[in-house]
Amino acid sequence: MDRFILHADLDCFFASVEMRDKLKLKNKPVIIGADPKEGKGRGVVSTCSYEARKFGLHSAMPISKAYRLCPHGIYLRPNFEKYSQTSKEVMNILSSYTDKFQKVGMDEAYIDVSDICKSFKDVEALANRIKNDIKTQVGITCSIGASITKSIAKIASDENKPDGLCIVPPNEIKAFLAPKNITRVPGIGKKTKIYFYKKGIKKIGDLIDFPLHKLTELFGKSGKWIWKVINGLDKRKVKEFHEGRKSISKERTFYKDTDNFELVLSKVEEINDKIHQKLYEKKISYKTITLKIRFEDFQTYTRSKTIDYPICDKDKSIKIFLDLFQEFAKMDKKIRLIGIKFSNFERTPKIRQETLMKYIYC
Ligand code: TTP
Ligand code: MG
Repeated sequence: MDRFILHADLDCFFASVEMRDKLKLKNKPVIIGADPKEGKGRGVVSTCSYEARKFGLHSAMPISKAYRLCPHGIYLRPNFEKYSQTSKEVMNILSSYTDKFQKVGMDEAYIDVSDICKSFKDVEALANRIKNDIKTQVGITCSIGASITKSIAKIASDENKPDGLCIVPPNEIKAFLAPKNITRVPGIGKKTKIYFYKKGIKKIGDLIDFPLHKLTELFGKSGKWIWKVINGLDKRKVKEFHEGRKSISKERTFYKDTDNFELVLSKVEEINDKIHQKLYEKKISYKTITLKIRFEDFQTYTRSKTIDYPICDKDKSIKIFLDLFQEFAKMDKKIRLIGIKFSNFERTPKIRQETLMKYIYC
């Protein structure tokens, strides 16, 4: 069965954050990077706005050359702390739709939405919802590509930048790829391209009807890889992202805002179960449980309860969650997002001790 994979990539990321924060930068050629020192500066361009790209500027260009091409541009030094915070906000939105989320850089990520979409029509609606979430909640734009594999989704996200959306269903993959340069295939870089160019192959279309054995014979591993990409057979999974943490949380944004309590509870139980599987595996207990709720008007609340000793008990956590939820049960608004977070971790004590603690607590 086909999978549905989205690749989201922020548009001129560092420059977008600066343009978001200073109105006078909007629609101007904004360049983030080294100090140009009126053309004598060393160092390179990190990124630049799409207005600056019209003058030929791009990432990694020497800043002195950028200055020559665009002396009236607005040159700014990067503020990594701000970009890192913005990146987190974007990643939180993306990962709130599904666990099958893989961050691949500060400004790009894949999500596998096969569990929440049944068709490419659903995928389109979801991608627009995500784009809108990022625009309204974070204040910047992104471009999204969607298809049945990671590689096609990635190529597609670059297609209609900025603020683009490009969906490539399986029957359109070959036509979509044919006019593109072979370097658009992820993994085919400057060095590999030389082998292809030597044999007169520049566009993916030049390879489209080659059988696998022919491509492997001519280009070895790269040939085999291109064949897989062209035929929608890149089977790489969207890997879930983990890091050393002080808390574990999951959120779910509903496909449609809802006032159906059963649905909300079932989502909470689902994410609660998943988190507990991990906590049991890693032998971690928690003392604090936090509920997060966002309503259709984007009003967002968090409520926490900290107990006196660590537990790791999925039924108990649901009870606490429901206690915390009481306050919101009578609100006359639909729910957009629900989340649960566990923090204040300790290593799980020995079973007997844990049982004793449960006994005292219950
Ligand atoms: P990219 O996603 O490659 O570029 P971008 O987001 O600026 O532009 P696009 O709209 O084409 O996606 O990189 C993300 C950020 O990483 C970028 O804003 C700045 C930083 N970066 C560098 O500092 N140096 C580089 O050479 C590149 C490519 C990116
Ligand atoms: Mg980008």
